[in-house]
Amino acid sequence: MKKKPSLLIIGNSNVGKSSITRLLLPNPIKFKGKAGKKPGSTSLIKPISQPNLPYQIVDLPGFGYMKHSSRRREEHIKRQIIIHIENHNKDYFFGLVVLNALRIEDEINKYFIQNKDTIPLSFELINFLKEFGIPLLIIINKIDKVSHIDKRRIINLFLESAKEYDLSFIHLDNFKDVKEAELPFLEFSALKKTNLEKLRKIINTYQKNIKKV
Ligand SMILES: Nc1nc2c(ncn2[C@@H]2O[C@H](COP(=O)(O)OP(=O)(O)O)[C@@H](O)[C@H]2O)c(=O)[nH]1
Ligand SMILES: [Mg+2]
Repeated sequence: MKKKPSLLIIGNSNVGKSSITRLLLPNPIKFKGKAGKKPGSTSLIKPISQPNLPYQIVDLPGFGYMKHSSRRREEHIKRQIIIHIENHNKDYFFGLVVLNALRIEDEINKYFIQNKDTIPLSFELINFLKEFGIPLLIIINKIDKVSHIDKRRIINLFLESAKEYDLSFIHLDNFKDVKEAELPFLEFSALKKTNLEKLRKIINTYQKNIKKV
């Protein structure tokens, strides 16, 4: 049997990767999530596949630091992710980089505004994935938790800071062509299902394109 193409869902712990996965599955009841599994163990990379889903989903941790793990462990996980993408980037027809809207300002303040020698790990991750030519969508999740005015401020800060790292983003609504230099982003809420139809649509578009190649 031919292996299904893979959808990458990548982001730090707790950003909403499992919640988004559940929204995409034809049979979410069967999916228990990966809660409790230790990142860095051999079960780190385990594709989720269902009969009525034309692709499989691979959920990976981001480059970020987690509350309860040591720096050494973090570095180990980061290395594993790098090796996985280096070896398997061809399997992926599309990647969702999931960010937590509530964490963006902190990360940019700490690693960009206050310290010009560091790089916010989200930008580092996006640039890393971009190098391999995996088409990407940046999902700014948990948007239900921020007010309209905060949302605008957070997204503006994100877009402006990204320029310093040679990244430019465009709202998915204005995104027309894969060959554009900009990467599309979408504000999202897995809880409220905000923009879920837009997400489904773009995944389907990429998944169909791969078939023609
Ligand atoms: N308010 C809100 N909570 C969310 C959203 N997405 C996920 N969560 C919650 O955030 C927590 C972590 O979500 P999960 O999907 O397990 O994140 P993961 O660690 O990236 O897989 C859970 O309690 C979810 O219910 C969202 O869009 N809005
Ligand atoms: Mg999870």
